[in-house]
Amino acid sequence: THTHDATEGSAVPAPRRRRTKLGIVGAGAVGATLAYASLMRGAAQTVALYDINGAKVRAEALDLAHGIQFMPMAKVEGSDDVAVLADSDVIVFTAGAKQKPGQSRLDLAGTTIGIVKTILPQLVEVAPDAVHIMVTNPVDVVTYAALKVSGLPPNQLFGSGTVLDSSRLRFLLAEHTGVAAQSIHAYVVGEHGDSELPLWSSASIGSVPLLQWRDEHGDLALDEETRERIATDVVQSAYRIIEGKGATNYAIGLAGTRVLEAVVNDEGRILPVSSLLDDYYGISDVCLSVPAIVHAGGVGSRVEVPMTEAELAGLRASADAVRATARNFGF
Ligand code: 6V0
Repeated sequence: THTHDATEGSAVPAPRRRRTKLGIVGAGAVGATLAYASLMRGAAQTVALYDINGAKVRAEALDLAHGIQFMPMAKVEGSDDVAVLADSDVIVFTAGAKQKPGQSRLDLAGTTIGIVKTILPQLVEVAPDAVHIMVTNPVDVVTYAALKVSGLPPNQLFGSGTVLDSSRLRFLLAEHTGVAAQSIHAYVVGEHGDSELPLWSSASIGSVPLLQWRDEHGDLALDEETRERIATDVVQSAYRIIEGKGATNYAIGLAGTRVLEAVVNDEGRILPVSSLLDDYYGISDVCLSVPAIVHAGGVGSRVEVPMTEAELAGLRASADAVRATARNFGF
């Protein structure tokens, strides 16, 4: 077919706009929802899904493709051949085993790292320039393992880390204060898991330091007890959702989309992603979430957020926990 302009009879080639291709490994609850969120937001013009389960990945792709009429322009592909991901600009990795009720994220590591070892070299072969975003748990150890087996530079591969946990924190703070989550700046850092911690001392609501925020009676709204309850709630919320519905998918689908949009749009957005640290407050050789600048090249500078001694100690303990697990799996 030809494109016609106003001049009768003359066919002009359609202007070529750069199309962004998003590749997704794993078309399970997380991968399919991430595809849906990215399509809805118009984050990419081609979304390619790869999964070892051919019937499932083709069905997910077809179901998504049937909705294209109602979304920004896009194309959806699904296959059990990794070649479907060829020349992706960004690849989000969600393949893995599901977290079962009561099972910790670290318990999953063995199976998952085997999958990473098999697939990563293939991804690098079909899409050598892609920026990789790891979502599969335990995401910090998976990110470290993926860096080692792929040989990719540490800016080009990182994990979604505590972006989701931070949005859970902001949700809880919003509920507690009555202020929109969008007006609250607060990061959860460290392991995406049990040893993570919120950085209370640098958090703010509007431009008011969070620790000084007062309720309608003039009392400090976030005393130590409240902060501890909220921090525990952030860690527990994933377990509660998994108990109720077997997986978490909507919020991680959106959080993952936010991260990949920062890459494809070269936004320079600060997000608490899990990346290989090199002397971040003396912490090195571990993938851990700290606020970092995310742009077209992947992850850029890690932001040295001012921390209290206790926060820094918590971050160091979290680094030790992740490192210990990584070592258990030979990394
Ligand atoms: P799921 O629904 O079981 O989907 C996993 C998919 O991976 C399935 O469709 C499998 O067929 C596929 N798969 C397995 N092995 C391979 C392989 N070798 N090659 C290709 N595909 C394969 O799991 P779900 O989607 O619920 O979760 C996926 C991962 O995301 C898990 O590790 C979760 O723990 C993790 N999450 C991480 C979050 C984060 O914030 N980092 C949040 C939620 C879930």
